[in-house]
Amino acid sequence: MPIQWFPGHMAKARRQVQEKLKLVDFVIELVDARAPFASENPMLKQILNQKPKMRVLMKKDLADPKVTQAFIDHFNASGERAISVDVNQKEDIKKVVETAKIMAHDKMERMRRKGIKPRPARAMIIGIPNVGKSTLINRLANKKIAKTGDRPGVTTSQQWIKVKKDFELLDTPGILWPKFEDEVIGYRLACLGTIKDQILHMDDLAVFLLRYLKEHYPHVLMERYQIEDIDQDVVPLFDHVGRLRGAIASGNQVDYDKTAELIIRDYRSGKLGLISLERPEDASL
Ligand SMILES: Nc1nc2c(ncn2[C@@H]2O[C@H](COP(=O)(O)OP(=O)(O)O)[C@@H](O)[C@H]2O)c(=O)[nH]1
Ligand SMILES: [Mg+2]
Repeated sequence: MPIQWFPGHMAKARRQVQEKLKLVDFVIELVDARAPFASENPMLKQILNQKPKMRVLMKKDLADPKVTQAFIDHFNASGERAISVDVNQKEDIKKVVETAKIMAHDKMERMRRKGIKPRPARAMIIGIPNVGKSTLINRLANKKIAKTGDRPGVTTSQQWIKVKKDFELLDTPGILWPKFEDEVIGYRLACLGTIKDQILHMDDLAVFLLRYLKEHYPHVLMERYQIEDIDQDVVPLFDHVGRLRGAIASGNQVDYDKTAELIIRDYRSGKLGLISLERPEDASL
């Protein structure tokens, strides 16, 4: 369930993450592969304090593979370690471990150079709600230990998971809020299901999504909703979808709420296929 962030919540979450950060040598930031910028943690850069970070683009099985690759290239080109992951692929979990191992070894090498006896490097997972933190921790731990679902207020004593003797992972993730400043970012997060549906008007959201799909994935729209002429305004397209799917209110009017809901549901459930909501060119937003 997405959680609602209030200023008090935000301050507390930030404090908790800052406390945990003191315990680790590097950070694994999870973002959603479909919108890596919108799903970043706006506060993380400030509180990271030079700590190395690897970025994991989660849910790559729902994103457009070409766009995901472009993002990986984009992040790597700026000197970051970034990988993409489908949590259900063993290979991808291995990739997380391999990349984290490199980061751990960097740290241990630094200890050695300083004349300190190296200990296993420590890491924590950070991300916005619903990005896949608990699922990834469970996979890395190879058993069910992290609770799924978000409990930002609950802190238990810290436990470390030894990941194949190579590094140690904090058993509870750091949770930070997503970006809210920009309307478009809000829409993207809402499409992913990160933001509570009540916050935005569903028909505005559906129109946003239709307009985006029309621009970037016209064939997906045409196929899924039997559209012959895609060069129409989104309002008649929206109407068309409503009629096609039988979302009709009294007086033979299209039921806008129902239509909006079914378009958004189609996207979230992956029925529209592999679709990314951002591309690297959107970095300036
Ligand atoms: N398709 C897909 N779903 C994922 C992936 N990782 C996590 N999920 C799903 O995303 C939802 C939220 O995951 P959860 O681990 O509870 O997120 P958290 O709030 O960050 O701890 C769950 O329904 C997971 O099954 C992934 O790589 N691919
Ligand atoms: Mg969780």
